Amino acid sequence: MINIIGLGYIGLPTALMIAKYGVKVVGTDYNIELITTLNEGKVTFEEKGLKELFQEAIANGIEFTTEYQKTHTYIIAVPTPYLKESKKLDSKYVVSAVNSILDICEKGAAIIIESTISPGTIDKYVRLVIEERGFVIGEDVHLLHAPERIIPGNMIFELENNSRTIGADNPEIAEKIKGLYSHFCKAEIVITDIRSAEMSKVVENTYRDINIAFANELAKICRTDKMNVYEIIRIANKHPRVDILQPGPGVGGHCISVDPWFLVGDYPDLTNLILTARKINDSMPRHVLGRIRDIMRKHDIKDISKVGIYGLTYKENVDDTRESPTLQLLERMDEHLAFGVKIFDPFVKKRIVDHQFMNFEDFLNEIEILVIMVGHDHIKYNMNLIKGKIILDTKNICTFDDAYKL
Ligand code: SAJ
Repeated sequence: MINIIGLGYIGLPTALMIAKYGVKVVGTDYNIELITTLNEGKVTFEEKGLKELFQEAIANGIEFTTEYQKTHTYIIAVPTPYLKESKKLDSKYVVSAVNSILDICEKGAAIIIESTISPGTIDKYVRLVIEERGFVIGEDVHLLHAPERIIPGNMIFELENNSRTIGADNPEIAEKIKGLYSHFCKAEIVITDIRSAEMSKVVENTYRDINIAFANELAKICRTDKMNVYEIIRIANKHPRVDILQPGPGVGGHCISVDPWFLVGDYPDLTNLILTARKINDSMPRHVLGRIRDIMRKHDIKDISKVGIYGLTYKENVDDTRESPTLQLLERMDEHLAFGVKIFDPFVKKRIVDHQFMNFEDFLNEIEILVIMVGHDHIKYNMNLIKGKIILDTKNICTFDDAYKL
């Protein structure tokens, strides 16, 4: 039996996927509400294919509980928040999960950490906790790091089709755990040491952050001289060795906007490029604010309550609002502009900001300027409804000739 600890954005789909392939799985989370919801047969967040996968896993006997289970294999997928001040990772949830596992696990159990951690976390914190408890790593328990790589919006497909990394001290144990992941992962599974597994995960997200920062810097350059950044990137990407990502209103989510800080925090003298990329991406909500001001001036609109922001999530077709560019924009707006801007997001069903509308048409009726911050399919399919508005399209999804761009 596999006990999965933490049933959030990564733990839940992983637990369901392993159960789908016939392995006995128990999912554990300290959040009673979440466990109750799952036990009532409901999934806890929106993700393509998740409901169907949930039904398959239920049919195969997956269980959800707040209790840790006595077994030989644990997967930890708990949150790893980062401390905004120090830019360092807070490993308290990982450490606490390891401690709870030690209270109950069978001798020789494998503890696999999937949560993203900053390079060195296992050496600095996790090993220490285990040794302090009198356990011998490699005999009493085995430690592994198998960082997840799935992208919200396409998680289920990527769980089965992305290559994975397994970092371990002991190649034999790594092979065993590779066998577990091979139940559902059809792509290559690379075995390495724990430190390389930690580092490669953070490097992947940092690479993407830098690539997006380059696109965002190009957007700013092109804006000053009225060039079309999308056309330029489209053409440049025809080159066989060029692959520039898309500019946007900022980089949000709990991964790309966070992980590069681990490197900056640990190697402050060696991370000029990484830090600059972070700063460029963090500057984008302010750039959008500047564009809103330009457009208001041009159309002689002085009342901010005539501006409507479409999208509160950190990207399209997900319901996750963590570090979202819109929330960053609103934070910056408070400094400069009066309250009153209107907000709508079809994926956010709870009211989390002022002046948030629950109905798209009511929202549109109140505004003159529409700022598209997220390219949900919902708005792509409702272009007819936004015709006639003054549009600032930060995601380049709107086809009207008169839409303003980034
Ligand atoms: N974004 C752009 N331009 C782009 C692509 C993305 O501005 O061309 C923005 C998005 O709008 C969003 C942010 O970047 O605000 C991050 O979105 P994303 O889709 O790039 O990535 P995440 O954060 O959803 O997922 C990433 C993925 N990492 C990589 O692609 C290297 C995913 O594979 C990881 O599993 C995930 O981080 C994670 O959990 O670490």
